[in-house]
Amino acid sequence: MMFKYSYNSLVYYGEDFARSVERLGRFGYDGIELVGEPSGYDYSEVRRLTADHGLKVSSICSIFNAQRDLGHPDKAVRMQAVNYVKEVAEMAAEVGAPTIIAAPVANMRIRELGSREEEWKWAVEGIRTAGEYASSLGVSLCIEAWNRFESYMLNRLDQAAAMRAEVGLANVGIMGDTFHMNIDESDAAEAIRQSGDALIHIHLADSNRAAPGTGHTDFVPILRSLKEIRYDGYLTFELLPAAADPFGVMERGGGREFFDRYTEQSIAYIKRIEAQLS
Ligand code: LER
Ligand code: MN
Repeated sequence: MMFKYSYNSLVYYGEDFARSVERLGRFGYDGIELVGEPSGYDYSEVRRLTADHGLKVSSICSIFNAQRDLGHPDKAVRMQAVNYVKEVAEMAAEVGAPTIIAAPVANMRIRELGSREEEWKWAVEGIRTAGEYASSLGVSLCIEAWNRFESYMLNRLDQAAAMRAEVGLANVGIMGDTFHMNIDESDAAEAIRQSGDALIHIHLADSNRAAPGTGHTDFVPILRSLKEIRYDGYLTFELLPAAADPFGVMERGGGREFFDRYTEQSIAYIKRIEAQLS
């Protein structure tokens, strides 16, 4: 079994969609991960251009900001967040993406606003409501754990698995991101092994969030554990410039290496490791 590869177009900041898919086709990718901003896409164009370049939409990376917070004490904010995830699920169904990503609280919310227990319960309820809707569209939802500097609620895969168990839906799984795992897992490969079938998506980045091979993460045991659990989802590179405000860097014209250079380098580096695994 061979892994399928995709690249999160989040880092192709400001780029025309046609250029992004052309690049991914050229470097041998199987898919593209889209940014969860439904208004930013013309779905028929997405279907046409991905097909033209032999690509699938692997997944959709939802964006959770202060207005889209599933665990927020304010009911109106929670409802907005649930409606947002439902809209992303509709987008997935439109473009043929099997999976959408969800996180329980807004990105960079590093502490509770009210009671931790209540916020957890609301996040579970929100993911269940959105997950049921996604299921009716034939779409899976995976819960992503972020490192401690980006979220207080889920920092490791075992915590994401506990939340998934409470949600209790067959189409809801969990996902890892090796950038976050490098910070908060004691053993990334073991965390993957422990996740087993529940792991339905993964983001790959090196320790510096740049292309694999540019930092100090050892991808050999990570790929070996994915093989051991017979992981059949996409390996999606999610790379970002080295700043807490990566898009600010890109607005100032930085991060050009994340376009051609890292797109080419990432898949080549990980495929070399894959080929060495027996
Ligand atoms: C999203 O997949 C992620 O990993 C977070 O760091 C938010 O960008
Ligand atoms: Mn990620």
